[in-house]
Amino acid sequence: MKLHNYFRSSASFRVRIALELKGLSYDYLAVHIARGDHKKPPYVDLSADTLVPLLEVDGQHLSQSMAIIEYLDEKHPTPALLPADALGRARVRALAQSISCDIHPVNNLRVLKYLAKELKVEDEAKNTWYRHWCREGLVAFEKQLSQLPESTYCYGSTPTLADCCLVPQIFNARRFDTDLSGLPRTMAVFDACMALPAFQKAQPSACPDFEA
Ligand SMILES: N[C@@H](CCC(=O)N[C@@H](CS)C(=O)NCC(=O)O)C(=O)O
Repeated sequence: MKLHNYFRSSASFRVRIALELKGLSYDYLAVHIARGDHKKPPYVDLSADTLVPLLEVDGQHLSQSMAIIEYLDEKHPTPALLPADALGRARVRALAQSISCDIHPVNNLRVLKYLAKELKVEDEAKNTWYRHWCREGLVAFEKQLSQLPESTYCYGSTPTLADCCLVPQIFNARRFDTDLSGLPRTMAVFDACMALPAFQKAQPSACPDFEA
């Protein structure tokens, strides 16, 4: 498998975590999105949406981190990243989508660039935008967790798709100095995940294209 990705991309980080949790090896192909390499050949010829990540597997090109992770989970079922029961799967997907659908899209690189370049939004206002949507989403995430039974990870005693989404979002939140106070369950889950080698190996600073 080949993963086209970028060390700082949180959607890429989700897939790296899933690959590590499942013990699957892959070639790391860096796409420097901050420099715009995702908008140029050869990547534009591979990717329909010109976003990372993109997984090459069995001659196929798979986009969308959530679809990629579910594909990996179906092809390599152990350890499972989704619960065996329908209710559990709905809970995990709801947590994961709170991040991947509600927080991430409004704070993506192209959105922040559009605010700055096209709408001439100042840096501080742009960062306020980021923090606002990130904080609001994480407060909702915390509420969801608080309605579930106590657990080490987002849902249960092993990491799931929800944890694959949460950890990269916290890394990003910290990069933008988002207020993470008053999120006890969320941050306890983050710490539990980061104690695992799979999350350590997938983190930005462990990537071959890492830049401080
Ligand atoms: N929904 C997509 C989002 C992918 C995405 O937005 N990736 C970001 C990096 S985290 C990207 O490629 N951004 C490039 C840009 O915004 O121009 C997924 O989950 O894979």
